[in-house]
Amino acid sequence: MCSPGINVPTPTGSARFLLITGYRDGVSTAVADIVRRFADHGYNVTPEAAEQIATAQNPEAALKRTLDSVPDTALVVAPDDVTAALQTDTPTVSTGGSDGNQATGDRSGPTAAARSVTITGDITGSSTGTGEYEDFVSLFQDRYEQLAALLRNRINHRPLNTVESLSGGSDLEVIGMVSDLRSTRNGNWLLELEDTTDTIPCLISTDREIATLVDELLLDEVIAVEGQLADDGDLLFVDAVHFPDIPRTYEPSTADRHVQAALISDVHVGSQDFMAEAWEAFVDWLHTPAADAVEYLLIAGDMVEGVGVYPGQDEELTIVDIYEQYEAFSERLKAVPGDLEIIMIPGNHDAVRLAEPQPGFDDELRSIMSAHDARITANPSLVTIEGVSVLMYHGVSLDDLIAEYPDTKATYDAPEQPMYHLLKKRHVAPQYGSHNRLAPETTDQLVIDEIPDIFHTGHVHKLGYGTYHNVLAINSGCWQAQTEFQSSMNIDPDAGYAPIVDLDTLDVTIRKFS
Ligand code: D5M
Ligand code: FE
Ligand code: ZN
Repeated sequence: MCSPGINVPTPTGSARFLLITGYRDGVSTAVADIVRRFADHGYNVTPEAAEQIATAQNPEAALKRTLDSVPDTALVVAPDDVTAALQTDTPTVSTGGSDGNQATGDRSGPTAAARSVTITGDITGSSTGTGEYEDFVSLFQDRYEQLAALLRNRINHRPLNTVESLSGGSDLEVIGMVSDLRSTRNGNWLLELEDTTDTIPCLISTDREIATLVDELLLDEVIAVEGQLADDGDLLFVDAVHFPDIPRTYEPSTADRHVQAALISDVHVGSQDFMAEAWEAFVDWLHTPAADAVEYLLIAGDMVEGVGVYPGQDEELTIVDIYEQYEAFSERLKAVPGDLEIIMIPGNHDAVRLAEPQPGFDDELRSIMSAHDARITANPSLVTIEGVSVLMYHGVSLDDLIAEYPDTKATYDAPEQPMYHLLKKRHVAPQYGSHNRLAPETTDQLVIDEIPDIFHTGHVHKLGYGTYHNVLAINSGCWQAQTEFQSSMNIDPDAGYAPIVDLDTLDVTIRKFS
């Protein structure tokens, strides 16, 4: 129906894959994850055998099959055990009719076997932080290093502990993390930047055009500034501010055949406001020839309503047990055609830790949701489908941006706007504190180190999309009608919509099912 008409050249390319990479990890993280998963079941595994599973077409299925076939008495799982387990000829993605236990598949589109699917790892199971103060120091140092690296090709950074050797009036370029921002008595802005060596106060005069950027600055984000040192050398007068950003000339990749992905989020099964009829209409549509090209379903968190998420939430639940909520959600997934690849990440209502990055669901929840063989990965994750990379992030930090920014720069009615700012800052959760909780990992996995072709979020229950420097940003609405809380806050959710993206053109069609 509506389409922003983004036309990008179709790249020539070799075979396309579905590829999931949690941030900054590849096969080695996947191997570590597999070693841990075997240990959970009482087995040791050789690194070779773990790698064999990590690089299998469907590592999750390969792991399951190996675990099922190794004898209980085995102490070490070796490559031969994996080979033997994988030789048994079981399909990894269910196709064909419904037998009550399998996902349904009655469409005429290509079968799952026509698609090449690879997962190279996600952060699930490789959380490193111990929660000590030092972990936060290490997390923020890593954030600085990663984002400063993106700014260094534009800025000639001088380490802050060398600034005092400069004479007053010198030109200066620095890269720093925003550690303080306040207005002065004269109505100007005093910004404090910090690098790994020292801090520097920077003055942004309100009569300069760059003062309009002050609204956009968040504590803990990394920026660069250019300016002149004051005569006494202890203040930087700012002339220009730079963000890590995405180059304007970025050219997204596209699929080399006509194939579509449905991007949704916030299903909230278990809530009295879950819109069962709209969901059923969506799933029915997926079974029709009109949806033949829809081969991927991406779900950006909040599968279920959860329990104890907000005070008083229990009064609005139809299913009070968290496991039963996932069972009911799994039933909903089963109705989705079996030849669709489903990829999902958790949100703040899901039963994983709240602090980001959130690992994918644990084994118990995975087994409850196993009927459709969905791929489960961390929040956030970079998922590559048909050569198109999709950054999936649930979106809790959007609440923070909308709260901090003036309405001209971010509102709930246009959720793509704060998404653009996250892309510009190259970080999915720049500000530590408020709504967002950060896990004290030793590296910052929330940095947007690789530019995605599509940025997919949810959480705010509003539909919105557009492009920022050619990256398609989509916030995907929800499947939950207005809750009492939302009604009290005058939040009017966009419920029952499915944005469908043509992966070969990145055009968007919005389908309404409510
Ligand atoms: O979030 C849905 C949206 O509504 C998101 O913008 C947060 C906001 N929300 C919903 N309920 C509350 C309460 N009780 N307090 C604060 N903010 C709220 P979701 O993650 O689906 O709840
Ligand atoms: Fe939600
Ligand atoms: Zn949410």
